[in-house]
Amino acid sequence: MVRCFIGLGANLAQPITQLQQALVAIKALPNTKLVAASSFYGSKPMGPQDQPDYVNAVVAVDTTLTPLDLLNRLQQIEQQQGRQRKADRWGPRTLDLDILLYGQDILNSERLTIPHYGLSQREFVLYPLAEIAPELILPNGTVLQDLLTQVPKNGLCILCNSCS
Ligand code: A4P
Ligand code: MG
Repeated sequence: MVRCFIGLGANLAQPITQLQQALVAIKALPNTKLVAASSFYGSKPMGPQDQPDYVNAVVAVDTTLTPLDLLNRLQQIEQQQGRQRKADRWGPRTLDLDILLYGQDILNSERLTIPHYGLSQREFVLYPLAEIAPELILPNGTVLQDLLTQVPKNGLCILCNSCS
């Protein structure tokens, strides 16, 4: 079993519901066990600003799926939830599932870059990740807690009843 972390993001078509459905689908993946799920966070859009705020979360799974199998399965879930890939980068989406970490593996292939290329810069990845894996050390030796001191929250907040 390999401990993997998956980033979830949505900003269209009831994002909270999208993330809840994605959690159910991830739980149902073969040869995979959901270990932990972060809170849901509201976040300001990275990239074009003329799009709704995002809801983001991070989950930990233990899996025997290969990285490519896991990617294929996650892309299936995205498709099932109405994801349409558009040309515009960083544009709005019903559901985005990114493999953040696959154990301590470092991968650079045509279809996969692991750790995810944005991991170290994105507040909406780092803070949910730290919620479920506060002691995490990245494959390059970087201590997660050190990154948190360098990346401001930029309005990131845990969603609660009063803000949803
Ligand atoms: N790919 C390579 N590495 C990975 C990986 N580790 N995990 C490839 C998943 N996929 C990976 O992805 C394009 C291709 O990346 C895949 O086919 C896969 O082979 P995609 O999901 O089709 O495209 P994308 O997500 O639109 O592109 P990109 O550049 O990955 O977007 P990002 O970086 O995911 O950014 N603002 C907030 N607040 N919260 C967000 O979640 N998300 C984005 C999207 C923009 N702004 C955001 C958020
Ligand atoms: Mg993606």
